[in-house]
Amino acid sequence: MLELYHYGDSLCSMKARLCLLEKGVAFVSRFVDLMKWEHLTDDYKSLNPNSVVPTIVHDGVPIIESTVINQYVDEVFDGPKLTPEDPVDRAKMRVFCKMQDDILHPAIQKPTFNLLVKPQLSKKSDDELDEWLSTHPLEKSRKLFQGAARGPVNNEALEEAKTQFNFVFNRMEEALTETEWLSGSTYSLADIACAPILDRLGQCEWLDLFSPFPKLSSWGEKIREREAFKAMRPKDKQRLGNWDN
Ligand SMILES: N[C@@H](CCC(=O)N[C@@H](CS)C(=O)NCC(=O)O)C(=O)O
Repeated sequence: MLELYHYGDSLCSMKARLCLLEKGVAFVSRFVDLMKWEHLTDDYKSLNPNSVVPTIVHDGVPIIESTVINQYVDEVFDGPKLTPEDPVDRAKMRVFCKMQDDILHPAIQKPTFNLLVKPQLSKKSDDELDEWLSTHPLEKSRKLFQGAARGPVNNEALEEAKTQFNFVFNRMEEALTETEWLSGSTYSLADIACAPILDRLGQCEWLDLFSPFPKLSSWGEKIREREAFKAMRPKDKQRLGNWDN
């Protein structure tokens, strides 16, 4: 029995969902509503002490960190192998997974907050905002959301994010000039780690960042056609900003 604790519109949850779907592993979905702070409850923290999604629980054992989760799923379950045989390709795969964790994920938070969360939060009246934030257990996060709701768009942060995306996209273009997929001739955990960015860039209307990169653009087309990618995308009611789902 495998349970996936996840949120619809979370990049790391998408990564874990995509891997499970590509492998054809059945799972029980446990939705953790980040907008109702369900990831901060003691019950959830007993599974994931970092208080973030995703987490899988396999036969009662929790496994955390989306990259580690995907490696575990690939090692433990049958289905298409998502780790290349060749050690050099495996090393490339791990570098892309690391770049997704270290660069793409922090970078995407900037447009996510400024372009998706802020416009939704700004629609709340002062009373609605106060009421919602009063339920948050952490002072630091309350301030962050308050700033997102009422402060201006941080254009400097958006430019920084674009620079970081360009850095990684150049590396992806180089890799895709040499091989069909990011870490060799077969689709791997590297492609799975980077694929969800396509969904979020689309939401932010930033897909033109791919335009200078022809190989990356065709990689994006191929990813979008995959059934697992289509199935992994959050349903409309699970999109960020659907505060009442
Ligand atoms: N390194 C972690 C990062 C997980 C993470 O930051 N998840 C976000 C959603 S994409 C989250 O749960 N955020 C809630 C919060 O920070 O309060 C992983 O890859 O699993």
